[in-house]
Formats: sequence, structure tokens, C-alpha cells
Amino acid sequence: MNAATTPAGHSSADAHDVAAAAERRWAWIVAVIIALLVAMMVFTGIKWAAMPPSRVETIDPRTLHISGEFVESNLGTTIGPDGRVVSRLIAQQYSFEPQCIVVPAGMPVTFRATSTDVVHGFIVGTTNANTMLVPGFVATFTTTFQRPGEHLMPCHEYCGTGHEAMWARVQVLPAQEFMKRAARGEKVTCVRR
Ligand SMILES: [Cu+2]
Repeated sequence: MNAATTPAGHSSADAHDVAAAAERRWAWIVAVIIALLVAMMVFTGIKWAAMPPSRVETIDPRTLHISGEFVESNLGTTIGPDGRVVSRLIAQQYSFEPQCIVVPAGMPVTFRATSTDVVHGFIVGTTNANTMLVPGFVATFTTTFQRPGEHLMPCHEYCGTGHEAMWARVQVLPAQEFMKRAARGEKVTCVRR
């Protein structure tokens, strides 16, 4: 037996061929996965108009409670001058403000939210409303809640020792009932005062 022969009697040339074949197989698998991912990106981009964020909106977390869009009196859900439903909220260790959010069913709702301290996030029940909240940035997305009902909205980004107690509630009202409350011009929330 010389150095070029394995104990089973295979030559090192055979072993090299086996390794090369395995490498080639894995290269093909990786190429197929990459092709699938690119195809998915093209499909969602064209079919659903999904795209990476085209702009980044920043905000100073040190002053957002003093002036501007996220002062306390401006938090909650409103109908904008253009008729769009906008829900504004902030996250902080360890609560959301407002603690109870009201939205209409069957209408697009745009969420605008940010964090005052560390990275938080939220998901609304089993709906697709789901975002991260990064201090210094305004997170925004639009979704439609199909049915009236009530959802829990937990923070889903570990943010410190009180993280597991950080959650809010979302009440989805029938559209007419919501419009009646919003027509008075106030920010709609379900926080008991
Ligand atoms: Cu949190």
C-alpha cells in the first residue's frame, strides 16, 4: 500500500472525483436557491409592487414628546385632510402610547410610529400589521383590518427586563361607528380617562 491508496483500496484520484462531484452538486443547489430567490423578488416586485423603502424618515427621539407629530395630544387615530385614516403611536420602555388603539374595519389604515428609547416592535394579533420601531426613525405601513374585533398588540422585540409586560390593545370598529367618532375631530383611542 502506498500513500496514494486509501485503506479501502481506492486511489486518491477516486476520492478527488467524489469530492469534485459533491462540490458540483452543492454548487447547483446553491445556484437553484439563488435563482428562486431572485425569481421571488421579481415576482413580488412586479405583482405586488413590493420594494425596499424608497425613503427613510428620521426624527429626534430627544424632542419628539415636546413638539411635532408625536406629541401626546396627537397620538391615536385620526382622519387626515385627505380622508386617509392615520394611527400614530410611540413605544417606550415598557409601554405603548396610546395603550388602546381604535381603527376602522374594511378601510386602509396607515400606522406611523416611533420609539423614544431602544428598539421595540409590534404585531397586531394574527393580522399582517407588524413592524420594528427603531429610535430616530419613523416606521410607517398601511394595512386593512377585515373584521371588527379586538386584538392584543405585544412588543415583539426584546427591549429590556419589562419586555414581557409591554403590550397594547387594538379595537377594530365597524367603519360607520369609527367615522362617527372620528367626525368630532378628536384623536380616537379607547384609553379610559
Ligand atoms: Cu418593547
